[in-house]
Amino acid sequence: MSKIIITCAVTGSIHTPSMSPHLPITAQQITDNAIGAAEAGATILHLHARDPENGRPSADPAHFMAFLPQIKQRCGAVLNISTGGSATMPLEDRLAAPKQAEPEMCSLNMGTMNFALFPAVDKITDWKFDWEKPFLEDSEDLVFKNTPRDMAYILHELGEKRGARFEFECYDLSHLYMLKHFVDRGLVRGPLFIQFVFGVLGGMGPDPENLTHMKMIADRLFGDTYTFSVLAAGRHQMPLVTMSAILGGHVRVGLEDSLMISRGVLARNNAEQVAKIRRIVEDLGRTVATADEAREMLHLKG
Ligand code: KMH
Ligand code: ZN
Repeated sequence: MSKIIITCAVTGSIHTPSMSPHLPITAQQITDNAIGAAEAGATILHLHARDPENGRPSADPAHFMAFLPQIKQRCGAVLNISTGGSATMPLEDRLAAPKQAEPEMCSLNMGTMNFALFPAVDKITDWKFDWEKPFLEDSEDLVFKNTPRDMAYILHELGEKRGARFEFECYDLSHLYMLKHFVDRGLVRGPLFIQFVFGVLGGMGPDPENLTHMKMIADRLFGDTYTFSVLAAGRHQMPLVTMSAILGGHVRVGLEDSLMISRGVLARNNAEQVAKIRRIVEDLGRTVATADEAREMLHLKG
């Protein structure tokens, strides 16, 4: 089997500081968590920014620039900047930082969808579910807008013009067909790095059969021009990403996707999750790719 890429998604835009004291918020915390993750074995760092004043997701390029150069200077990991930002941000805001930073990689979300606050599930200790209040009190209906025009625009602005390659975020089977559409139009070229996303309410659920089905259809659509990775929300993180490693895929962990290191125990930093999945995949006989090996595998500009 080929080498395995560990992506670490350091902070994201979904979890709130009230959910864990260990969620990195400031530039220093994001830098330290990113470096720790790289030292623990992360090949790719998937990055969002936050406003250090209040911990809210931020699209301000200044907030990104407060940590990107430091991380770049202190480690050789591949830097991947989110173009998803948060579901409430307008597209131009989401693209402001990646346009300025011109990273090797960016995320690209492959469809418009509902996006419910999945961490709510981990907060529920009493499983008598209250259907009057299915989500956290302060959550609201979120529509994560990623139309075909939005996607084509991102591909052009960050891919064509700035040489970024993409982590194609596929939350559903339909997103694979959307990606195939862009391949057929010649707007996307392999090798593709497809992130199968499980457990976001609005996307596919964390059932193992969904992973085998996604892989089967991706094999049919993209043949040997793609590799896949898996991320799964909350308590589904480790089981699903382990299954990916078994099936020959790559893995993504990090506090963006889950705040926990084991049942009921908060991860103290991103490195803990990276170290855990590294142990698991090495026990399974996989070898973790270095950043330069990933650059070669995914045809990154370096
Ligand atoms: N938050 C994840 C479910 C993005 O940044 O573009 C997907 C994600 C999206 O990482
Ligand atoms: Zn993200």
